[in-house]
Amino acid sequence: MPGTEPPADARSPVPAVSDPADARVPEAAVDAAEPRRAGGPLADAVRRAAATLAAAPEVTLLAHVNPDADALGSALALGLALHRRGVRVRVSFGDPGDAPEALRALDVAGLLVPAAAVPEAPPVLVALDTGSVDRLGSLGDRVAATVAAGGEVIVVDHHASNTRYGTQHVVDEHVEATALLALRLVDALGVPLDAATARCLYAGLVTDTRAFRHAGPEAHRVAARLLSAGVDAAATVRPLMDTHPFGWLRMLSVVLARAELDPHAARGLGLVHAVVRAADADGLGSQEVDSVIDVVRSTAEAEVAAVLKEIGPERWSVSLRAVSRLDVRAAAEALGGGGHRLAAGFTAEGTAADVLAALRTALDHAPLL
Ligand SMILES: [Mn+2]
Repeated sequence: MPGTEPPADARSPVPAVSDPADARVPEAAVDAAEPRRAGGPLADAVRRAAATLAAAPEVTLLAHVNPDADALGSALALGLALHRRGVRVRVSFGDPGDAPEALRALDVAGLLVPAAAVPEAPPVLVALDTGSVDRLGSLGDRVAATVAAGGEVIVVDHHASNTRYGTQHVVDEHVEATALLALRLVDALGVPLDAATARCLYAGLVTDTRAFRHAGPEAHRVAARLLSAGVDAAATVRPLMDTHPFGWLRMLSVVLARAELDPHAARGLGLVHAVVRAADADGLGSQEVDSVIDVVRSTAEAEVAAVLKEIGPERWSVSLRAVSRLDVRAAAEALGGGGHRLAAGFTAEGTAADVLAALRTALDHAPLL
């Protein structure tokens, strides 16, 4: 039955299960206002953070565990800008040991270092796309150590759930990607935007907006600027969003063959669900498994899509997506998870049938939008 694990899809601590595909905020763009460029708290925070970074001889930038393109791209972009100013830069993340292959190409200056190479208390620490200390994994302890040593911890993030754990916060939940905030800092540092930096930012922007489906006008203006700086969109996007090992096809065929449509579920709006057993995903990365929901959710007859991913014996990470009419966050929260109205998740224990039964009940009590 559903447990009380932290939500796999919420922008909140997820130490055990990370679901980068679910960590995106499709709603953010819908509500995104024009940028508050002239003034306001965010502009002040950007100026102050840029001043701190400009004065630092050494800066350590951290992405969240299982870094996605927004986290690592933002860290590498800001890192490149600082590197070009002569700052000693290191970029890292707590887990796993190696960056995803698709992201390694972004590190053109060799800024990535293993987590073990991050000092105990770096004088200036920047955490990017990371809503809470827990999401830094094994590097989370650097935050308290840096603060205790009198250093600065600059949090750059767009998670609504950000816990403000730093000494400075460049946080705006209304921007579609942390990359947009990283660009604000690059600009404030006065570093001209080169193609390599722009590519890192584009990687974050294109993935967090699901290829601009959820991008507002300012995100599109930034994209145009990044392209003008020399980004090759097709070459940047293909390894990030359109490339899977051959085994992914076999896994999809097995999983999709078992998918079921229940037109009466989800308050009569329809539920489509699929189950990815550990054996189905043998030899594949989490990125491959996380992509299943994007296929399943395209079912015309269902408002809600659910994918159960087996993460242990009778343990499941469940991703939920709604088209527009049902608040799946409410259902996820009822099952111990969380997320956003149209993209949420939870972890649960029991048989797949148990979990689906509990999910059906929760969806029947979820509010209409
Ligand atoms: Mn992000």
